[in-house]
Amino acid sequence: MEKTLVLLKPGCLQRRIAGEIIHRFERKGLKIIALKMIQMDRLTAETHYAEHREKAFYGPLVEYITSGPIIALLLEGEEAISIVRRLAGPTSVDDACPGTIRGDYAARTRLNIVHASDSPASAERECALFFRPGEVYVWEDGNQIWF
Ligand code: FUP
Repeated sequence: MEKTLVLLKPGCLQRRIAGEIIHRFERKGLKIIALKMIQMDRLTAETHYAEHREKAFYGPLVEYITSGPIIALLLEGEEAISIVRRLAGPTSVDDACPGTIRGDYAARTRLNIVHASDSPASAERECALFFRPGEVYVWEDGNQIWF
């Protein structure tokens, strides 16, 4: 089973679409194993987006992600990392097709509404950045396969 981090960026709460976005992950069959509302401080944002430090969009990206509360969640499932990336859609809104979260909800790449871990290594690093072990719930599904 894989675990992956999703962040519902500040626009989700501002636009009252957090529930709709979480619903998309749940209806796919992904299991929520941790969830909280936080406001990212600058240090956490800079750590999270360290790979983009030299990019032109880095400043505005950090500004946006720290501008208001976000919802962080850990999702678990087989192939969860790639499934969540496909549900989110490509980074650029020019490439994100309708049916994906970014394709349906984002008009600007800088405000592309969700973050999702892009590899097992980044999932592990990002899960640890946002959640302590005691905040993660390992709960059992019933015996039947529902998804
Ligand atoms: P992703 O993994 O899909 O979130 O994409 P990246 O790590 O490449 O980018 C992180 C964030 O930087 C994006 F969610 C939005 C922002 N970004 C821009 O604002 N402009 C760009 O050209 C690329 C990324």
